[in-house]
Amino acid sequence: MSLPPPILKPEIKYTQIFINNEWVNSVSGKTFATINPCTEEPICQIQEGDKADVDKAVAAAKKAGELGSPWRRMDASARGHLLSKLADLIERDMVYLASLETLDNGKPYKYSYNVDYPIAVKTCRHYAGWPDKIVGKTIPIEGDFFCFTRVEPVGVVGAITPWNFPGMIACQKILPALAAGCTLVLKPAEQTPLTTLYIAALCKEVGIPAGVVNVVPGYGPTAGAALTEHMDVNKISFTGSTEVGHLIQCASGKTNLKRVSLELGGKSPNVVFADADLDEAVLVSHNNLFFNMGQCCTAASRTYVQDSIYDEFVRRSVDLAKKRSIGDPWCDNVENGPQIDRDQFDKVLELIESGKKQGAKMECGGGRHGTKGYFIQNTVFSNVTDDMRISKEEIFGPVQQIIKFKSIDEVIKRANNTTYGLAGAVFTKDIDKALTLAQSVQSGTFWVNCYNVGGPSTPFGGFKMSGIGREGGEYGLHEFCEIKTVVIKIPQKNS
Ligand code: TXE
Repeated sequence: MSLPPPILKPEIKYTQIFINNEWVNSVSGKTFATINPCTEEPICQIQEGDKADVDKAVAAAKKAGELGSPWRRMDASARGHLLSKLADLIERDMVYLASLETLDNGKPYKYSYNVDYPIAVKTCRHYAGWPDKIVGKTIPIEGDFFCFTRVEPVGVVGAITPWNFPGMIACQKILPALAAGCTLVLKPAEQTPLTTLYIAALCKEVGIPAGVVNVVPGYGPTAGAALTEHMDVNKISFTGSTEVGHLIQCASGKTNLKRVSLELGGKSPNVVFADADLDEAVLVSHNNLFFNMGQCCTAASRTYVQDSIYDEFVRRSVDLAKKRSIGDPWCDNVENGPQIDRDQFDKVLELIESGKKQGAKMECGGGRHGTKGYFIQNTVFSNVTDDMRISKEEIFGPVQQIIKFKSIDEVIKRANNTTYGLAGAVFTKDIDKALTLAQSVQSGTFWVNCYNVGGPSTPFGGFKMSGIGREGGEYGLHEFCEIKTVVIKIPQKNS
């Protein structure tokens, strides 16, 4: 893939709160630092939004979505055209956005540029095509009546995003919300606000009316919670931890029963049968655990390997993990940068310790990489059993668990013995085994002989405690819509 040189010191253009297409300071006057995870040093100060700022932003979003407003009066085709222009601007500024992401998040520039932002652009283009294709139905009912449905925007959306794919996930929420005709207040993760603020500026540049997109950076328990509790927010679209997912459901229940979609954690089973293409299975399992420093909700974090190939699979996986380069995310040959922050760094190291204490065999890694920054060594555990914390908890770090199994029935039960249900995969050459697993594993996505393959049109979300609702494609769009049934008395109905 082509890789233009990064901007090593991208100019920080926006650090304020974005409300009504204007940049403003926080009501409290407070700011917070966004930290460079490679150096542990602040990049800059950001205006810290709180309940008072969320109130202002929600009021702006509500007004922008009122009947008769430019946004509500706009033709659907024109709304689609604005979203298409947003895709063009993100593409125009991709080197800058990818550089800013690498600075704020620490992920290798080659992945910010070749993964995060191409997906963001494709998401924009996909949803840009939707507004004039959102259609209702006419429905036969008894009597002299005519019945049709309108698909209406749900209203004011509160979007809360995480730090693992900041700009990309912001687009995955902004675009379907706007395609459906909603207005939105987005709170980016406190660790990585910079690219979302820049995308807000692009929304203004393309001509999205004031108040339609608002961004309030700040902390979860303050700004985030204020959004989830707000009586004028009609829907929350959240990506983050299962723990906070619970809080959001409660906040909705205690306030206005706002609609909630949650994209939460995972502990995805990745089952490798003895008949699989071993080279491929080892490589794909490795890449889809270590990619993004393990900070992926779909990470292949429970790799079940059939007993007859187990030792060889472990040996090859350890080789790959040892070879995987860690370091300066601006270098083309580096695969892994640092974890996002001190909390995540400590969490991953603590879980590694628990693995050792509970008797798993640490094949490589296991500690900090270097002395500065939140870098962690690529770590592989073998002899892992299902009762260990490293088998049950989402580690969200570069730590691979390789678990032995014997039979298909046994591995299905074990794969499903989790509170999560985000994704799953199988590697086999036997179509019967593949289809048996595809229908038995309780997960929102299931891959056969591949992993993490999808696109802006494929639905994505979790069974069980991995979430509620779906993102992507038509299913994702309808999370931002309400259906209204309209019944009209008519003089005479004819078939
Ligand atoms: O998540 P939080 P954290 C998982 C992963 C990780 C763990 C903790 O296992 O180790 O979660 O990460 C906002 N009301 N994932 O602590 O806290 C917060 O400000 C409203 C999986 O970073 O869930 C941020 O914007 N909002 C995941 C967002 O929630 C609140 C991606 C996510 O932060 C809030 C990230 C509150 N009370 C972590 N508290 C994925 N599914 O990809 C926090 N927030």
